[in-house]
Amino acid sequence: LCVSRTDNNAYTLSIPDRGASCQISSTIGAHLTSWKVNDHEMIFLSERADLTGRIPIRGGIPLCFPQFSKFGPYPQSHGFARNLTGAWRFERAYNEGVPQGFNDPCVVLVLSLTGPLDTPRVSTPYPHPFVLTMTFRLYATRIALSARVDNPSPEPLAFGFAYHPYFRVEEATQVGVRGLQGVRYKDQLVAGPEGEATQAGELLTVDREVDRIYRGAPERVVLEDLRTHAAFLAVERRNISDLVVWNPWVEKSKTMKDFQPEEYHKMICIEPAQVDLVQCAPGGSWEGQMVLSRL
Ligand code: TA6
Repeated sequence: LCVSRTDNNAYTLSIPDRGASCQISSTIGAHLTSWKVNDHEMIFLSERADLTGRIPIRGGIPLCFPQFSKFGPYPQSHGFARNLTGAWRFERAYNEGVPQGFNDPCVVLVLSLTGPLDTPRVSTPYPHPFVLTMTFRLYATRIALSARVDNPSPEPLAFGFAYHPYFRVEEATQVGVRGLQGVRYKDQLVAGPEGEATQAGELLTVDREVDRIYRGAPERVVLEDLRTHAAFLAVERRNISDLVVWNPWVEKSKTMKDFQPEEYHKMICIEPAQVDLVQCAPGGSWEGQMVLSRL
């Protein structure tokens, strides 16, 4: 079990004898860029991803804080946390479980971000004190991410938060998300009340641009291979109310300079999102978890 700092500005967590590993950028946004189970890469990273920190990394698991999309004080934005280079601090890294001989060893990495951040770092001022602590736990076949926000100030703190994972698939039209049947969603591609709908089918599949916010979805959904009907990935969340599913498809893909036009075939985003702002009391805290499991 180990945590190492690599020369490409990343922390690598690994459980070598289980072929499990993950990489988290040590300079940009506490951004996870790789998660392998039995040496199989689970996470999509665009061939054109910009890893300089100039713009968010296209792929991996962007952390959206202090808001998701347009649901907050900023214009359409996923917040500044994923854009920040050099502001995230290493807190600690350690092994868990091995000494007791558990059969489920775990490697832990903790990073933190403290605000308020001076304006040059963020395009729109967010003058509120906060501490965002990210805990990454790598197990043999799953990874657990926990975000804790502390409000050290005498004022209430309002924020949104989302994990925005890009999952790597062989062919996006051959997978489906199971677990959303009967759930209300907002179709982000349809303005106004027409965009409100309810998921009819058991499986949400991709054959056009999909950009939907499922409100109050079940805490666990799975990604299933339509050819074999076998689920191969579970996405679980705790204390995060919504789930977003996104695939840019043909036209939107062409507008993203850090994305190859054909790459929409190779990815699907399933995002635990606390879209409505958390109101964190003075001295209070909030914690939202995502657990990804290879099935
Ligand atoms: O995943 C949902 C979404 O809000 C989409 O509308 C799309 O904008 C996507 O996030 C990517 O956003 P980004 O700012 O990372 O390009």
